[in-house]
Amino acid sequence: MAVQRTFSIIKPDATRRNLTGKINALLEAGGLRIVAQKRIWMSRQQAETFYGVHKERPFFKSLVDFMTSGPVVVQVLEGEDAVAKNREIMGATNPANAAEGTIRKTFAESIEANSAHGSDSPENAAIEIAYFFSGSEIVG
Ligand code: IDP
Ligand code: MG
Repeated sequence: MAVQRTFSIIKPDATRRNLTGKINALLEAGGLRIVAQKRIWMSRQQAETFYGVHKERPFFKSLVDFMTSGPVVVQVLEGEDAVAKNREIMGATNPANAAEGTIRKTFAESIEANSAHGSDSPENAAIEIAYFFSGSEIVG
């Protein structure tokens, strides 16, 4: 498997509790390099577009409310098999089902406020990276 890039978000529940460094340490310990990173406050429209695939789900409005409730840290992560590797480091969506030592098991407050986002495929990673970063902001 070649070197790949994926898109990551440290979510508002985690920035509120000052966990950016602790989450970054888990990403780096897992072998991923943070090749771009910025702290932003997502607009409602940005969050709705980003999570557009979930717009028919019952939790969509609550998810958008949550993702716009405070600052987030958007990131590009690089490494061998980065998409799958980041999903492994994050753990399952519901922290109750996440493996020991994962970001979500360690830090998540709930299935919604679950501390981190990670792209689910290389194709979506490319779309999500381009949505938040220009090429010159990514330094590998
Ligand atoms: P993922 O983040 O593990 O890829 P998705 O199914 O893509 O999970 O869901 C996107 C985000 O929506 C989750 O990370 C979580 O914040 C929220 N979410 C997912 N399922 C639920 C739910 O059943 N209730 C509330 N929020 C949910
Ligand atoms: Mg997802």
